[in-house]
Amino acid sequence: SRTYDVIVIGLGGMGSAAAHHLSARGARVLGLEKFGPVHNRGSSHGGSRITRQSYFEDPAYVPLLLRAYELYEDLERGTGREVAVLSGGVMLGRPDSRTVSGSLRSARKWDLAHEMLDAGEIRRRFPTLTPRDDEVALYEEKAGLLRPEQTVAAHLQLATRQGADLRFEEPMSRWEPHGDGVRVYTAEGAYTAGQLVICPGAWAPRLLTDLGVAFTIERQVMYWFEPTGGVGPFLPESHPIYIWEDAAGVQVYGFPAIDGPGRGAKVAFFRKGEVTTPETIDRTVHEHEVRAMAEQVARCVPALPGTFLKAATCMYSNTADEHFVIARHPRHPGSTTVACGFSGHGFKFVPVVGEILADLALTGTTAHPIGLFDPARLATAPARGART
Ligand code: PYC
Repeated sequence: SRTYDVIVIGLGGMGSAAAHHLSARGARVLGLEKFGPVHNRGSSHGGSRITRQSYFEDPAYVPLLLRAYELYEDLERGTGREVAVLSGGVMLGRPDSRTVSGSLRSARKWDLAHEMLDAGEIRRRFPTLTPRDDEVALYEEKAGLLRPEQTVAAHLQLATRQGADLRFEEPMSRWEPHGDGVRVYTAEGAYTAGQLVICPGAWAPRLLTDLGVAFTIERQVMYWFEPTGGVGPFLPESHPIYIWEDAAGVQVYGFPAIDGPGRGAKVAFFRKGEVTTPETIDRTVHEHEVRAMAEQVARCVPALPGTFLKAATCMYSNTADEHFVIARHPRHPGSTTVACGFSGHGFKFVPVVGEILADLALTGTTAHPIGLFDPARLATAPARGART
């Protein structure tokens, strides 16, 4: 069998970043991916993903975000690709909503630049947005979006340039401990390595059966609409990304029109999907779903649902508490590292997760604060069900 220092399973967002950071440090890397490069079957596609720093989910994410932002710039410099579009962003809802109060908590704790806008100021600054009088926003200039396909392509490009052996359309069939390391089998043969890094995305329930963590795979739909009157007011020079929580706790998120006239602007529900699996996911987007999206967004961005253009599906991999799992595998701590359960909010962390995985695989530890992502906290919890 062929021998490497590290084998990376899955070359989507997290795995491609791991392959880059490992090979940049001189490791002999094999990457195995079930699909082709930059595919649309998992969770790293759809043209845009939000990035932001005043993180409503938990202030513990902020140091990782600050590092991720530095790495977006490295990635752009190293490849000439546009990875990040920092259009600014608003976290919008009632002052006591999780979206607003959690964002403010992180901004204050880490002294992040932000402005609080009342409803009148939101309407004045961003005329496409029509908040109710009791809604406010935390505005963050550094928020914006990542282009997921460009991000994955950039990491693959750098990894290849650094000598990584990246193999596509070659799924792992199984792996086993082998001496102090691992042996991995595919239809093409067997490979051995000292270390294994598993980035399974929505395939976590199948690939990580002995991790002791339950995952719920959730079907998500992304929608593109051409606004009434065209994309002019939606261009990223003047239009922010937004996460908007209504009084019932339903969150909608959306983007500026990054692809120009006729290509629309993207909007989606944050969660609110059905439980699925990668094998059985319904990739058809139904008329009633488009109608529900258009009705919800008509209340807050009334010009957006002009003409429906297209929709696409992807998957969230949810843990019980919606925090990530990034750790040495508790059953194979000497040889195996896992990154999974990104719960619908992971993509913005892709480059820093790659750096952490390289730390863990090559040194057994990391200076990054990853205590929140220890799988031991989830050992007995059932996975969080999708809300409907
Ligand atoms: O991580 O910011 C995010 C996000 C918003 C909607 C889905 N993910």
